[in-house]
Amino acid sequence: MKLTSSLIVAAVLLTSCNLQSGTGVKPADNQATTETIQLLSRMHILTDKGIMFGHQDDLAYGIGWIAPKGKSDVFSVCGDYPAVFGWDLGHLETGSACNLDSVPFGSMKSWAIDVNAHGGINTFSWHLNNPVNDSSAWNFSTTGTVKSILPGGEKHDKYTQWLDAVADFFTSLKDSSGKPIPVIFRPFHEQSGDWFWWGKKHCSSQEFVELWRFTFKYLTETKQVHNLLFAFSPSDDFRNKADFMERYPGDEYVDIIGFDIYQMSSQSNRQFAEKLSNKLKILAQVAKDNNKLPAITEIGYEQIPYPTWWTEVLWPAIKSSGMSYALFWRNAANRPNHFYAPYPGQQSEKDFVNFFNLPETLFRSDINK
Ligand code: BMA
Repeated sequence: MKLTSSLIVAAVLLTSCNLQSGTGVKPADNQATTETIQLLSRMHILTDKGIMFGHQDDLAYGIGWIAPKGKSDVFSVCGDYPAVFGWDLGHLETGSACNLDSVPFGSMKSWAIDVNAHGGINTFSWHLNNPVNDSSAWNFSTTGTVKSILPGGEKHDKYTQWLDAVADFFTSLKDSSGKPIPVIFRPFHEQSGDWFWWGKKHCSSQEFVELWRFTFKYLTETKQVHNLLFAFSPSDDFRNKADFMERYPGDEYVDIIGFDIYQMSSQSNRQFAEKLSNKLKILAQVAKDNNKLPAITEIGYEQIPYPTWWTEVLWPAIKSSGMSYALFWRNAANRPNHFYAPYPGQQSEKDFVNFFNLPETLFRSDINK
């Protein structure tokens, strides 16, 4: 009797803790693996501790190096790895051994598995080629491209073959016990802009929503891929909730919402910080209303030309935003001056260490505590 009542008390306490910390949120894929459900819960819980730092292609290359084991510009500067690791699947659809930025898919797979084994989080974007003319994601010279890959369209079979490759890649990401590792998938990003063939000017909202829903269902139902959290991320051009939701596929198809934003050299620090905090307020509200996890899905200031940018410009704008993570773009080894995280000797290095030392910026070791 006594045991039963303590069990009831424990269960009630546990349930209320779970609800408070957001673990009641389930992935959009109702057959998501236990690990995927746990990842989403963990990410919700971690928003109470701070914002996770993320970096694209962190382990693949950096300034002056390509692929030595364990190397990372972020680690070289602050002695810890990012909490979130971004990767891109662009060119997987062509059967190429390397992605559009020359990262071998085999290595990407090993790195993602290693990240997961060390408690880090992986997120994948997909700069997929134009399926009509096989040019790049930035080629929008063909008309009706999105329509052509939807069911009934001329390129539909080609698109499902591309998705087969994506499904195979995601299901091949297995931990040491053979279980698929949970990851974030962020397809068709920046769809509110017009620079990709899936952008706003190149398809209707209805076509875009149909594309998203088809992709979601094909992966989760036809291919039975159940280790994905889906992230929806327009560009930073929305002015209000209605704008943000314009191409939103629906709560049943999305786990994470965010936007991509970069500081331009034409913008002052103040202009950027104001813009960023305004957009974050809108995003936080949408996330609350729709019970989704909010994140800054891409961000950065190319070359970080201001030595105290991290603590004086970025941090004040994001610190109270409630975001799960901020993913900084790549430190390109193959493109001069195209970097978004510091490296040893870079002028914002010292300030980045101060940023790293803030209790609410979360790196890999912080999220494992
Ligand atoms: C862009 C640039 C390109 C790169 C692409 C995909 O923002 O970094 O050089 O090819 O992302 O990673």
